[in-house]
Amino acid sequence: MKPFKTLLNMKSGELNPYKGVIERRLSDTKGMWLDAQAYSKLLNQEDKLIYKVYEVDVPQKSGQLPHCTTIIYPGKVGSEYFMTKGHFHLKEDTAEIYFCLQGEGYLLMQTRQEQVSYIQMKSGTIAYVPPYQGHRTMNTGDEEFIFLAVYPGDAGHDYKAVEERGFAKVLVEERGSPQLMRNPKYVSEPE
Ligand code: M6P
Ligand code: ZN
Repeated sequence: MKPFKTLLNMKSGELNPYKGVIERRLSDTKGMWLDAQAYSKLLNQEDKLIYKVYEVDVPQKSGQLPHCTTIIYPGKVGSEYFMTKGHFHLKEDTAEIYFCLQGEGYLLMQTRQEQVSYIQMKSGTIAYVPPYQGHRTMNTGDEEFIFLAVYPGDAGHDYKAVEERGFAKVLVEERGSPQLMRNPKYVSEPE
């Protein structure tokens, strides 16, 4: 493999070159939101783009460092901010670094034992996601929330637990600002 570089457009989050783009629209996020009615209503209006991920062409193998940019658009479903699906790593003892380029948002993390923590992110924030923690990001601002992520090549994505249960906390807007509250729909993971 040869050394290589990628150009990052700091304003749009676009990478050049990139291997692929993942686009997740509202219709890809069914069941992810607290307010199912608000979800259906919004979906009837428009199948909005929630976020996009540009991936650099790096092998998903031990020793490698795949990296990508994520652009989360501003918006809410009910009072809940637009967010990523969220995942654990298949190889759970792997960490990840998030570097915020633009906008503002939250990085929500949770262990399998339901210890929740969060980091507020703005341009220049470098956040460290320790091993064994599920992670999800939300856009709490009025513009695009853009960050670069770097993770071990053998980490893998495990969406199962988050798809089934969500996170123990949800981030909602209350009187104009983000509030983390208990997820009323959350059911604990079986032992
Ligand atoms: C970050 C990284 C990626 C991830 C993306 C979107 O860029 O953690 O690995 O794919 O966010 O998050 P998700 O896969 O949970 O939708
Ligand atoms: Zn990850």
